[in-house]
Amino acid sequence: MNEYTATRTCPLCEATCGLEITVKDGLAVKIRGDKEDVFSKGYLCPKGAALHELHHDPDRLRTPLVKKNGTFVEATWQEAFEAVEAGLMPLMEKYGRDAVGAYLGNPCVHTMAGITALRPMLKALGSKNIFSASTVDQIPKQVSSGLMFGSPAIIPLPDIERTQFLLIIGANPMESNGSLATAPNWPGRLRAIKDRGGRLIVVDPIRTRTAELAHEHLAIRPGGDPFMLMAMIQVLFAENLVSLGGLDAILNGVETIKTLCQPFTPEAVSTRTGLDAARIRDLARELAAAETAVVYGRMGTCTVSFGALTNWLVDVVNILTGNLDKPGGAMFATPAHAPRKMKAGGKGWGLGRWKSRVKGLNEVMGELPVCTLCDEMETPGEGQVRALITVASNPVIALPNVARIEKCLENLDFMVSVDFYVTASTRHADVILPPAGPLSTGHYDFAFYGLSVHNIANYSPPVIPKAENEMDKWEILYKLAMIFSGQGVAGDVSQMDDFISAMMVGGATKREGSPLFGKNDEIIQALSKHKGPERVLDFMLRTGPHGDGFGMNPQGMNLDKLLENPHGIDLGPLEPRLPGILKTPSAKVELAPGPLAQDVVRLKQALDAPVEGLMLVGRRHMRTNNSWLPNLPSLVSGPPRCVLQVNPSDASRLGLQQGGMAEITSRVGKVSAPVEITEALRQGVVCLPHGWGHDLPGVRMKVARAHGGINSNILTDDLAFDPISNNSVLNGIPVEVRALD
Ligand SMILES: Nc1nc2c(c(=O)[nH]1)N[C@H]1C(S)=C(S)[C@@H](COP(=O)(O)OP(=O)(O)OC[C@H]3O[C@@H](n4cnc5c(=O)[nH]c(N)nc54)[C@H](O)[C@@H]3O)O[C@H]1N2
Ligand SMILES: Nc1nc2c(c(=O)[nH]1)N[C@H]1C(S)=C(S)[C@@H](COP(=O)(O)OP(=O)(O)OC[C@H]3O[C@@H](n4cnc5c(=O)[nH]c(N)nc54)[C@H](O)[C@@H]3O)O[C@H]1N2
Ligand code: SF4
Ligand SMILES: [Mo]
Repeated sequence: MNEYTATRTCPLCEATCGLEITVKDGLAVKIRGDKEDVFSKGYLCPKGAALHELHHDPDRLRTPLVKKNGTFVEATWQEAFEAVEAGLMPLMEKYGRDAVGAYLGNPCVHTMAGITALRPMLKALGSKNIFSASTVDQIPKQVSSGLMFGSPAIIPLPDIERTQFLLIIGANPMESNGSLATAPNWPGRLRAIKDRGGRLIVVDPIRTRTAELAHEHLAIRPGGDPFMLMAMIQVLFAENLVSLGGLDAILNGVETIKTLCQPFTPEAVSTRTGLDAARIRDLARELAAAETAVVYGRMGTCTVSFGALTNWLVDVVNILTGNLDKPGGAMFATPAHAPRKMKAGGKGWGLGRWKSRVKGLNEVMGELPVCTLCDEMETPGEGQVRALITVASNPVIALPNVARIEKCLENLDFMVSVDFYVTASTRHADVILPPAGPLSTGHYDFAFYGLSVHNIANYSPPVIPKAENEMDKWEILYKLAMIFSGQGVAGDVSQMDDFISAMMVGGATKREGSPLFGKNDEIIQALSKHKGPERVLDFMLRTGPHGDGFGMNPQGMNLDKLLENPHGIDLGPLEPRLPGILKTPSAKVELAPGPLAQDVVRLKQALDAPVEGLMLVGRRHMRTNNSWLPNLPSLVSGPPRCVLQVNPSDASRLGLQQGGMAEITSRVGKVSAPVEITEALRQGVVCLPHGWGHDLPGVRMKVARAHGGINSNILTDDLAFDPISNNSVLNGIPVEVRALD
């Protein structure tokens, strides 16, 4: 018997836990937390412990599928890529590049290939119609960061390891394990704040497990957060509590904020927030008085109609209380793969370099918002999206107004999906290209080490070699790039890989003044033992802040060094980084950037809008990951979780019974769901999880179909979005509920 254990960073959520995986005769049989992992120290959740179920899932595709006469048949890679070429190239020739759109899903940021190989594929595609899960997620934070700090990649993180006061707004890390704040074991870290005498407060319409753990839960009305934050800012100014923590010289716009907040007194926002004015006032005082404090907001602050504005105000409060760039406050990561030295200042950042064709919505970070994806597919004319590529995504379950999405996918001329299941979405594809399983690819968390609350570097090589006929995701994406750039199906991906690597090295060695200047051949040679994403990683590590500089700092970081340290390397707590990382033209933090300051007019109008009716919000559960792990038996066992939660007083008013059925209706759709009556919800709010609704004809996920569940995005409305970031509104959907039976 051949048995070994391997370590591997879990790629499923943002927490980056270290796993210890036992492999027997080619099968991963057991997964435990890696006690020696420098970051997670043995912690893992049920999803990480089930990663081998995913890898060995019999429904996970091992072979490409091509649709012939309406049914999928197994195909060779050659046949599948030929089908892609035959399906897409004539459309592009006839209608132009924009005729092929792409929708990129969340797991793209959880794989090395997604970070390194997607961009070349999209560049070769050359379409303006690029969409991603970012516009049902975090893009408001990136917009506010882009406008304030000059780059959407400069995201302040709550220093939860050192803070004495954590105010969580619209996040539930006890279930989600954290987002835009990478840290394994959020439960332990939150308890540690309390154990060291710090304070934990949660603002959420629902008394989640995170709220339950907190010292205090403020059950805000959905969408109330920007009003609450504005009122806190008003109090900070009115009571002379503003303290800029020594950042005065690098802040622009403090006076503008002082003017903008005037109308939003705690009394004025009390009805809209559903919170007591005195409590809001005290909260501002407490934050200002705390030794260290940080406000941290997530999905509940993003997927709402003032997403960008709310995320901006979170940072404004952190700045006005003197907590930006301070230990225990809101800080910035220094990932090992980031560029080495930065000088404050740059070109700055803006949105709307181009507009969507139909509705004229702004491009943000090179993509268009998913709220207008259907418009682009439905509306005839030049630039209409007639074919779609989906990569690691499930639009039929993840995006608002599913009925419309489904119809659009059915009407496409051609669809290609890079995915390893036949899902609610990929069942519409003409070709499915499945990448090798998650244990057969290497992992380094490019995205999340940049969002990590502690500086960490960790690389895990593949645990189980991929089978002979399997392709890595990067190889699939490079092959698509070759097809789209006219090189055809026959080309060798290693040529593409060498070409991309040469471009990357060339960019650095051509720059006069760069320490790598003139060393092109030497560096290409030094990188030649790795390929694909690993080669990109090695280059970035070696030129990064801890890098070996290709010999200049022999003890420094490179991929070999990470391979020698299978439990990761601890690069220390977050360090102050301002002003060096700023990319604004002023080389300062822009506290009141134009588009956000102007949106305060809309906020003022909304202050006086009536608040009535039931509002639907979502929830996450520790054993789910958006739509895509419901085929793993250990994660769907237990009582059904896809139920409509209702507050007791709403339930009695509506005649709803515990366990009975309710019909929920929104502007766009109608579903029915079993009812759970619970005090955890504030009155006027009902709650349904997202990520369900798998029991559809053609879906090839046996376990998931048996646990189908209800697709909450049948109810969410694609016309509801934040006009600054264009992020979809997924929380606070107006609904009507009535009892069935
Ligand atoms: N109502 C409501 N809707 C929501 C949300 C909500 O809170 N409420 N949350 C939103 C958020 S935050 C997000 S991020 C989106 C997610 O939305 P999406 O990213 O569109 O969907 P996922 O459910 O993540 O589906 C991921 C797909 O990728 C496949 N996959 C997994 N790993 C890989 C891989 O390595 N390679 C490839 N090629 N495929 C892979 C899986 O099989 C699955 O089909 O959903 C959004 N939708
Ligand atoms: N187990 C599990 N973990 C996950 C995922 C998963 O599906 N399952 N998905 C991953 C992904 S892609 C993401 S983006 C992250 C998300 O991570 P989180 O943001 O931590 O997760 P959510 O559960 O969406 O938390 C949002 C909270 O906002 C609350 N909320 C809704 N509306 C409002 C509002 O108007 N104001 C306030 N203050 N609160 C509001 C909701 O009740 C909910 O508790 O989780 C990641 N981790
Ligand atoms: S918390 Fe996230 S990273 Fe950790 S084991 Fe669970 S899914 Fe994996
Ligand atoms: Mo997400």
